[in-house]
Amino acid sequence: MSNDQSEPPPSASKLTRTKQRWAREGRFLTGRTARAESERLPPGQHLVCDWPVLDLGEQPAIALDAWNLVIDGAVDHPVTLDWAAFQSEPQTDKTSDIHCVTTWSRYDNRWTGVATRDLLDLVLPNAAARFVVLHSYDRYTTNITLEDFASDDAVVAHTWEGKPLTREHGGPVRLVVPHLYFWKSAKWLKRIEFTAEDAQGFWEVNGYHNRADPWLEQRYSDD
Ligand SMILES: Nc1nc2c(c(=O)[nH]1)N[C@H]1C(S)=C(S)[C@@H](COP(=O)(O)O)O[C@H]1N2
Ligand SMILES: [Mo]
Repeated sequence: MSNDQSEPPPSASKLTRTKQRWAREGRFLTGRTARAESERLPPGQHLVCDWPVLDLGEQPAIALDAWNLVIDGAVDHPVTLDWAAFQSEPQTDKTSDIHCVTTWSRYDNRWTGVATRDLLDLVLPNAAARFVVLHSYDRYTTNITLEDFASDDAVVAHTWEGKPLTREHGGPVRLVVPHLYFWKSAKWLKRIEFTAEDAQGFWEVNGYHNRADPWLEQRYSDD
């Protein structure tokens, strides 16, 4: 791992203390429970079997040796991960459904990558951190709360169904936050910035809902 700060990684005791603090604050307890199959498809959505491509029209090509992921902002331990460092983080499989605001949903996508919780353990958000801004290689941005970013099923994915994520779907690496509409899942991920204040991203500035919960049909903002 290349490290912006060239300081040693946080000690195990510090990690433990941070996790204890998060547990005390109930910081990542979303209160969500498993849904009944009858409630699996959110309102206003229809199922598709293919996988549509949606983006702003520019699909950046990033060679693996030119790729890196910056994780910084309100954290104790900012990092810049190159491809090898990213691959040496703990790898996780997560299967989840996609819900796009344009009304298609796609079930059972198997993602492989680094769980956002493992990235939190690496960088240790400080007490001021409450929001996350995702920045992409195509200059797309989107914003979510720290709690949504830390969801148990959220993953920074490099692989879909056992195959490297294609460029059109956001490879080398995209975020997947399956409990929110898919525009929150930034493709071609470049930087994860932790912030104290919320800062709206591309679609949020253009009238889309700030939170984007599909079960509440948070498609557009009210104002
Ligand atoms: N970097 C980037 N990420 C993005 C987008 C984009 O234009 N640029 N579009 C978003 C939208 S609106 C959707 S629905 C999903 C689409 O992902 P897909 O093309 O893999 O289906 O990516 C999201 N992430
Ligand atoms: Mo979308």
